Amino acid sequence: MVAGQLSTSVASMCEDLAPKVSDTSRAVVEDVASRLGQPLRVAVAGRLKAGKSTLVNALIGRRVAPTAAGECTRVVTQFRYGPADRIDVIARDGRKHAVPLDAAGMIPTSLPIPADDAALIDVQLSSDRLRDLIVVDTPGLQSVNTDISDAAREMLFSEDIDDDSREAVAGAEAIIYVFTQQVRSDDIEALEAFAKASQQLSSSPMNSLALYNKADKLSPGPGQDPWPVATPIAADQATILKRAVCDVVPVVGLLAETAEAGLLTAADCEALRTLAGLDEEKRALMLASAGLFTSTEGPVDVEQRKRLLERLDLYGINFAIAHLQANPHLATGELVRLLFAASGFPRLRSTLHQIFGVRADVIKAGWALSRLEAAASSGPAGDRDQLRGAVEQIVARPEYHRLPLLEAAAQVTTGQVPLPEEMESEVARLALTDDAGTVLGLPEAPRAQLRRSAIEAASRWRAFANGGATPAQARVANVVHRGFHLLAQRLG
Ligand SMILES: Nc1nc2c(ncn2[C@@H]2O[C@H](COP(=O)(O)OP(=O)(O)OP(=O)(O)O)[C@@H](O)[C@H]2O)c(=O)[nH]1
Ligand SMILES: [Mg+2]
Repeated sequence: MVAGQLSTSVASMCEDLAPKVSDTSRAVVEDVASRLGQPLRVAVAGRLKAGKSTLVNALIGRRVAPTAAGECTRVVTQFRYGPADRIDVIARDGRKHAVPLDAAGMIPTSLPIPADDAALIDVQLSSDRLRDLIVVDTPGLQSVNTDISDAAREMLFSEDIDDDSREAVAGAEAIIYVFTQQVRSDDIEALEAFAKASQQLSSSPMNSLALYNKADKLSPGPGQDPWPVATPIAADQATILKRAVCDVVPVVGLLAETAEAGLLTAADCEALRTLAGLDEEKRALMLASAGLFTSTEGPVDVEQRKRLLERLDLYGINFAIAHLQANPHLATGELVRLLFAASGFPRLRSTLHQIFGVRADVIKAGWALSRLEAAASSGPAGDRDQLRGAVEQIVARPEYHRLPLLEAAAQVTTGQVPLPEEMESEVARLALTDDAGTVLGLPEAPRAQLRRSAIEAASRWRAFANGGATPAQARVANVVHRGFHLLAQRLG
């Protein structure tokens, strides 16, 4: 990933700072600098069997993480870019055990050391998808307990794992939280517990996104589209979760994995074509349930049918058959594209691009500064002024105003600081976009007009801060005022 402007300036500040502080603080400063050069680290969290590993595979574009019904992710697994495929199991004592990918190209199910002794599985893949993102697959949160499972907590946040592993997992800058049923209050608690447990993660909706997975299970009947049900449910849940996540995106992770990892073969497509040619009654019987699909007499051998169920489940099979009936000559590649579109992933990709792409620089820089601030408070007293001074200097730069702006936007959009709708969207636009025309709602306007409009907005927000606003609103308004003031300067 090309490091953004903010991350780059924090990194060079770290370089200046390192020789001036004690060994203890230097280790932190150097660690922060090296993390700034890495892609955004996203942790995928959620309950047992929510489909986390399936989604990880879809994001990576390869089926590498085991997802079979019985297997569960018991060890934190990190996927990052590397020049060649390679897996290292990192033990709690720090020792590395290299293991080969299995015959199917996946992480082998049996590890060279007991899972309890493993702190981390570090997977490097030569997948271009990973150039911009490090993905961390985490063990499922306990289903009965409202808190995160002890095992997950220990593996993610334990103090006694070696530095490599802690470095790998402790500082995820963003979370994708996966759930499958209506959000229950204990889901919200689990989400908050997860965010709290990781010191480096603020629980702001700025860096968390929820996926409403297995949307296919909401299909009202065989072959019927689940989206008319899933979309409004996800929107409701986004309202319930608005203090914790910036959006709830409904997806069918299984279809995304199958499409993105290229798991649908020409043979699968032929089997589906054969099923599409069956008479209506026979097909309806077969597709009534997973059990009937594999047990009903008919063409296509049972192993092949099981494979289809694994790759597509009943909704995906119905979906594919409907398309093959409408267009009997549909090629495998075209079917895969249709499945991808039906997985909800296109919307997920654009949301990811928006929040983790556009905001990545700010998220990383913000993370780095808070890490340095923490080091200033907890580290050796002699380094305090050096560290604080450096952070303050950076924060005073105009481009750094994006940080408080995003914080203000998070407070406003979560309803913590209520504002009229028009003002709320103005704050969000100012915080999230660079394009002055978009921010000011004047997409075609010439520069001079944009500048006048920015000055007008700045005075409007100042007037609001000084009269009629609550103290919390006034704090937000002052930040927004300065934001528009800086924008006007940029346009001047
Ligand atoms: N129908 C359907 N099944 C899915 C979907 N996503 C995942 N699954 C299935 O759900 C099961 C669990 O998926 P995993 O990806 O292993 O879930 P996980 O959250 O990683 O599970 P643990 O690591 O054990 O906590 C697998 O059998 C998947 O094939 C989906 O969108 N639709
Ligand atoms: Mg898993």
